[in-house]
Amino acid sequence: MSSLPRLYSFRRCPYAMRARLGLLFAGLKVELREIVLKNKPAPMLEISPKGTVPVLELPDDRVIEESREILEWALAQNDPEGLLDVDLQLAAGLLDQNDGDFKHWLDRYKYADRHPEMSQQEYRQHGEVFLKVLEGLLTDRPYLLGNTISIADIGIMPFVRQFAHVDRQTFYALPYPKLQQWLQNWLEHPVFLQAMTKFEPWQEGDEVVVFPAV
Ligand SMILES: N[C@@H](CCC(=O)N[C@@H](CS)C(=O)NCC(=O)O)C(=O)O
Repeated sequence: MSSLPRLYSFRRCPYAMRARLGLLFAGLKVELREIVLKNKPAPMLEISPKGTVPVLELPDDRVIEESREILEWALAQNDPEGLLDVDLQLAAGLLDQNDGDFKHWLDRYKYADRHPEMSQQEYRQHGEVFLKVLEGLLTDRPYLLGNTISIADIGIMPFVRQFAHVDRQTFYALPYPKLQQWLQNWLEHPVFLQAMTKFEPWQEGDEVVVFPAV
């Protein structure tokens, strides 16, 4: 393989967004292979049979197949903006809540028709428990853990975005003004916009696509 790490990614996946944000904030370049979830490429399944994105394949053949580990690996290589200069236990606790309960309720809120046990509104209200935690943190600071961006912000932002985009009108009418502003700032942030660059799905024989391109 080329000397760059290789990232299997899916543009709209919040876990993959988190990994791409981590790579960008670390200033690293990777070979990017955009995938289609319904047709995962064989080389990806060979190195990571569990079949989820993101997957990062390192030049020494190590494979990192959890988004949080990719994020941590990237920032451990290089962290010019100090995303790890926070209470890492606090950050881990927030990421656990995000990936645990919040993701659980987010999926049900998003696909309420597939989960008729509760109404969509009830699912949303369960998800809001975490939104309230985030709103509380943002009361006196612009980012979740302080005055600068941390690993918690980039690890959580893609999921709050997904929650908001289930029904933007409802989200922006909820009583979480700090969180709404935080999300809005992220949606306009140049690094987030770069993380959302569109790529054609990778096929065997394609030329190497380097991310970010510049
Ligand atoms: N715990 C994993 C979860 C990754 C995950 O579930 N990704 C979804 C896409 S957002 C996936 O690949 N699902 C497999 C599928 O839909 O076939 C991580 O943090 O990387």
